[in-house]
Amino acid sequence: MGGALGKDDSPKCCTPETKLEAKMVEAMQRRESEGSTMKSFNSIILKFPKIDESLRKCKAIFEQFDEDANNAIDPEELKRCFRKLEINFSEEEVKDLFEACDINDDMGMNFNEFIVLLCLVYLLKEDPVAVHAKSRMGMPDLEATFETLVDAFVFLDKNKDGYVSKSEMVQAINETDTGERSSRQIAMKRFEEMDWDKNGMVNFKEFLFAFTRWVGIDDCEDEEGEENV
Ligand SMILES: [Ca+2]
Ligand SMILES: [Ca+2]
Ligand SMILES: [Ca+2]
Repeated sequence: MGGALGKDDSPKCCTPETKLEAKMVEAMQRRESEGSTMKSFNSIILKFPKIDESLRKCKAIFEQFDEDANNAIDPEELKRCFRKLEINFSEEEVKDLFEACDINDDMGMNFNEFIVLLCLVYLLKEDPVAVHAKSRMGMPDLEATFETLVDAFVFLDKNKDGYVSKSEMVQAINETDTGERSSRQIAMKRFEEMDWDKNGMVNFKEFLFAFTRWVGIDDCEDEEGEENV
């Protein structure tokens, strides 16, 4: 813990609130020890269209597991989904994941909640023994996209503590040598959007939710349907 780059951020609030978050941070720190292939903040931005395209394709997976087609995956549907994808999480882990991703508390995973959930599964499912296996979940294309998202987070988290702080965000942007003041302002705005609980730190889950918003996943379909639940 506390790598060589740890001096720039004194983590004042990095205590995981739940068991799941602790596991998530741990898995991220393990992944971070391998480094990132991203070279700049811009290289992340340039990947947006491809990520967007890939996540949209995930809609078919979502529909497949939304058996009653009510635009939400309920806990029972999720259990069957995990069985099908051979995701062997414990009952408690599945419940924790569900609660963590059910942002609007309606006991259902809507599309963007489901994407975040699958990406967290991807991160958590990393098995040191199977690390060179082609696929962890039997969805290689989608997993490649998840890996890009993990990679982007690793790039931003300079001190590898599993959280992206405001100053790390600034650092990442300053490395991008565009000389444009506006890009810095945009980045800070992005950070504020990500940091829901305003504690100055963004964990991977917050990052993912922000991401689904940036690439425009959640502005499709389900917006107007939300009221009539
Ligand atoms: Ca359903
Ligand atoms: Ca929900
Ligand atoms: Ca950090």
